[in-house]
Amino acid sequence: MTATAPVAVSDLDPFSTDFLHNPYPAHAALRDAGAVVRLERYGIWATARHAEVRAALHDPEAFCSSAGVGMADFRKEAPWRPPSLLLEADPPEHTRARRVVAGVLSAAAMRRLADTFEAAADEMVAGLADGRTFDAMPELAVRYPMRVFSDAVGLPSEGRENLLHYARMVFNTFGPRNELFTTAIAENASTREWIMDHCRQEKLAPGGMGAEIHTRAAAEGFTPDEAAMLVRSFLSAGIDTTVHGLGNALLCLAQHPGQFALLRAEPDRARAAFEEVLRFEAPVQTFFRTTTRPVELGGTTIPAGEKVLLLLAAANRDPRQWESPDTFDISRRATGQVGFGFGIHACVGMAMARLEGEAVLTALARHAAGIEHDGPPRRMLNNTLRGLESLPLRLTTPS
Ligand code: OVV
Repeated sequence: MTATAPVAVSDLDPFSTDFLHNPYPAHAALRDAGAVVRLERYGIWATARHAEVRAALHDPEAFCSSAGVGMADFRKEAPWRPPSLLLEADPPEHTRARRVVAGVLSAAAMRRLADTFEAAADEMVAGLADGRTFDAMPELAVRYPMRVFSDAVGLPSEGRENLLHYARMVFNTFGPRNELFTTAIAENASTREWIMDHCRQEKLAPGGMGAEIHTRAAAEGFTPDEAAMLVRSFLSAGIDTTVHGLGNALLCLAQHPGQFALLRAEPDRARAAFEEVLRFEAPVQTFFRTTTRPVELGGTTIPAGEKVLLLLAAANRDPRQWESPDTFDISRRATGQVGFGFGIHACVGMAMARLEGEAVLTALARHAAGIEHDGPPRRMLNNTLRGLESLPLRLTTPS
């Protein structure tokens, strides 16, 4: 048997400025072009459909992570930083690393954090709900995770801004070597030093999650340097993702006042509302896999050693999967959204992300009567993350 259907091709660039500004029309074009599409510009494969994104994530043997989950193929070019033991690894190595990190981020650990996370959200939102204009990116979406996440990990107060610079760099480097990529890695020597230094046990407060990584990693037989690399995963993936999850939530609610009214009437909807935000405006838009053998996906046989772009955010709006996918509706069941990925590499910190989202949305429902724009939002462009640089808002107060 030979493949019969001709391969769908596209000249779209998913990392161009236009695409990153508004990816959704291009997502639709890619979904409609075929289940699997050849992106000629980069000589890679892509899928924008829910079933195929899920199928690829469900088969980590054929679609591996150890060759990198960005466009770069680690088998052909040296990675810009030592590969993550978690993200850029396959079983069995991945399984061991995952066990350590998952232990630290368990449901029990989240229950211990919940009161603190909720109190911080309540205090921060209450302080903003006085009718004045504020920039919700620096003053809430950035400030909240910078406080609760960094405190939970056990980082010192000084230098925390390095987390933001580092994450922005890491997520840009999953893309092609465009200007976002090269600018990101050009300037940041001192940021990288701060991050690597703060992965060491001596720098992490006793009782915090960073220290616990070291304890659990040692018990699993990892060296102190390997344990530090697992802390690096925390510091890479734990901040900007939630910053833009929260920022996108605020944007969605400001743009859909009826949906905020629903949330306000029933604050118990906060968790479902945050999940719908992740479906509708996924902070992490894409990840790549690399084929280890010829593998069939959506009727196309992809040869071995090929890069495959999984457009998570496009899968989240696939009309083959969702009813009215372009409608932001907090009453829908958004479970099955792939903003956290799926399968063995699904976001290991998703319980903490959801805790942060639920805490902030609950506090908004409690303290604000309405969320209004007070000036145009300004986009932050990144090869992987979708989010805002600035979001001028006003929270109206209950009369
Ligand atoms: C999910 C993610 C994003 C960025 C970095 C890492 C993980 C890591 O493991 O370093």
